[in-house]
Amino acid sequence: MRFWKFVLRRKKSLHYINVRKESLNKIRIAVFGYGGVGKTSIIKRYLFNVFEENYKRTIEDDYTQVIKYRKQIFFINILDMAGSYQFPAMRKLAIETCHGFLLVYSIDNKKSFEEVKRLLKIIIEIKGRNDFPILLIGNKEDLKTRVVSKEEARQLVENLGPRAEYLETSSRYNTNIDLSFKSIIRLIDEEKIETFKEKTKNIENTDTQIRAKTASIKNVTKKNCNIRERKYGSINIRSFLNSREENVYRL
Ligand SMILES: Nc1nc2c(ncn2[C@@H]2O[C@H](COP(=O)(O)OP(=O)(O)OP(=O)(O)O)[C@@H](O)[C@H]2O)c(=O)[nH]1
Ligand SMILES: [Mg+2]
Repeated sequence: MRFWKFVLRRKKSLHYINVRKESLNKIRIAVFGYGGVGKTSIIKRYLFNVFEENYKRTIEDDYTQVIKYRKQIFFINILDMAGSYQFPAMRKLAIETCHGFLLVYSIDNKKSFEEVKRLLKIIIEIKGRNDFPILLIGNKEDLKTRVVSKEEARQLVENLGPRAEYLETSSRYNTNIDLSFKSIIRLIDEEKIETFKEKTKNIENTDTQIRAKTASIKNVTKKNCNIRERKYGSINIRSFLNSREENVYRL
């Protein structure tokens, strides 16, 4: 008995690991923002630790990275979206399939901050909620020509859900780049674990409900049996039927 209990417990834990591996450890991040704010530079600094002065517009690029986080392997998929040539269909697909977003603006460009607000509206509309993981990034913080204040950005984030945070970065000087990705991965992981727990809780609830129902059905059947036994308990049914048959024959 003990052995089987042990096997069952192990099977359960292995199942849990498999579920985690398949659904929890795959993370898709989309990087959105106005053209030229430094989205590609941020990604390249994070992945390859390089910085290019030349500006080359992106259509759409896709990077995959494997990292170790909380003693587990995570597969990170980073989508580098176009700032200049935006395709609504591609954007919609990215928003629907991604778990979290880096919304980048440049601190020296007011238009790029307005673009972030516009993108936020689109994301909220497509997702249908505003509590998904978002990291607002004010890039090029090394520049002295600031036009977007930290206060403005903080206010924008405060109006969003509990999974929105704000950071200022510089891909030129590698400031807060690693931290940005760590933050978004943490926000996504927290959300995933919570929804996973919620789902498991629902399954457990249904399980207990089913068990309770089965138990009540068993009780009812038992009760019926008891009643039947009580009714016919004292009578020998065979002799009862025989006597009836005899009666019929006699008639
Ligand atoms: N000073 C400074 N310049 C930066 C920084 N990050 C990027 N740049 C420069 O900004 C320009 C645009 O950078 P990209 O990374 O190509 O911008 P992008 O957002 O990917 O642009 P699109 O692909 O067109 O949407 C390049 O010339 C970079 O060298 C930064 O942190 N500081
Ligand atoms: Mg780019």
